[in-house]
Parts: sequence; structure tokens; C-alpha cells
Amino acid sequence: MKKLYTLCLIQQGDDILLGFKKRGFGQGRWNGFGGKVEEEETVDAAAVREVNEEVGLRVAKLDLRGILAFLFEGKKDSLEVHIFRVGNWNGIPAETAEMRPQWFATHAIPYDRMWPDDRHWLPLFLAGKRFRGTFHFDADGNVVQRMDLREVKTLP
Ligand code: 6OG
Repeated sequence: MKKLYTLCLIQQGDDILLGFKKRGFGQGRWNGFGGKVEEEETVDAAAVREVNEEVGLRVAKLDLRGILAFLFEGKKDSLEVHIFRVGNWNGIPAETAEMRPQWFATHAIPYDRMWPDDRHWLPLFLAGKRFRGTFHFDADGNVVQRMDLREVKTLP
């Protein structure tokens, strides 16, 4: 079964806001903000809700920049993650039970402490591109075994 997720990257000038995941899936890694799309919720509404829950910001505008599928060796469930750029928001980033936020300069993104797919697609994101792709991980999600990533002009 395919589960829908959101992932928002908050960008201000040359800086990007990441959160250190303190618990749950992806614990111990830096990532954008997001989570599972609930039943009868739109993807956009889920993206806005998750940013508010995880870092206390109110998103003013979403720009869909990528759709990625993640598969794990030996697991039936896959994730489809919709990746958004957030350039307009209100509030001040706040630490929550789930995330410790920190601004990173584009040249100092901590790829070694992020999901291993990020080093492939985040440069496209930072270059203003849109993309689609599929990543096949080992069972633990530590190694990308196969991937297919391509730039696209439009996303649904
Ligand atoms: P919660 O557990 O917080 O949702 N996510 C991934 N992000 C990256 N960069 N790579 C992956 O490779 C990911 N798998 C999941 C989607 C989990 C959050 O983590 C993202 C959600 O934003 C496997 O509800």
C-alpha cells in the first residue's frame, strides 16, 4: 500500500530551515517538516498542518516542487512524499517535542546526517527545479540501492 506524506522546506534567501527529528520515523536525522496525510485531508492542508505542529509556523504559500516514492527492501508499504517549498510564512521557528529547528546556509547542509536520498534531490530543489523520482532503500533505510530521479516541468 502507498502512504501519502508531505515534506516542507522553508527557505529564506540562501538559508534553509531544517529540524532535528527527536522521535519517530527518521529520528536522529535532519529533515524538512512534514508527515502523513490524514484521511479526507488534502495534501496541501496536511503540509500546512504539519509545519504548524512541528515547528510552530503558519504557512502562507506552498509551492509543490517534487514527488518522490520511497520503497524499502522486504516491505510492502511504500511512501509517496510531496515536497514543497515554503517561501512565505508567519511566526518564529520554535522547538517542539518532535523537532529542534535550525537554519542552515545552502553550502553547509548536513547531508551526512540526513536521509541518504536528500543529497540527490535537494540540489535540484535548491536550483529551483521540479522533480520526480523513486528511491529503493535497504530494509533499514540507510542505503540507496537503486534510484531514478528526473527533472520535470510541471507537477499535478
Ligand atoms: P512523521 O513520522 O514525522 O513523517 N520522510 C522522508 N524524508 C526524506 N528526506 N527521505 C526519506 O527517505 C523519508 N521518508 C519519510 C516524510 C515522516 C516525515 O519524514 C519524511 C515526512 O515529512 C526514506 O509523521
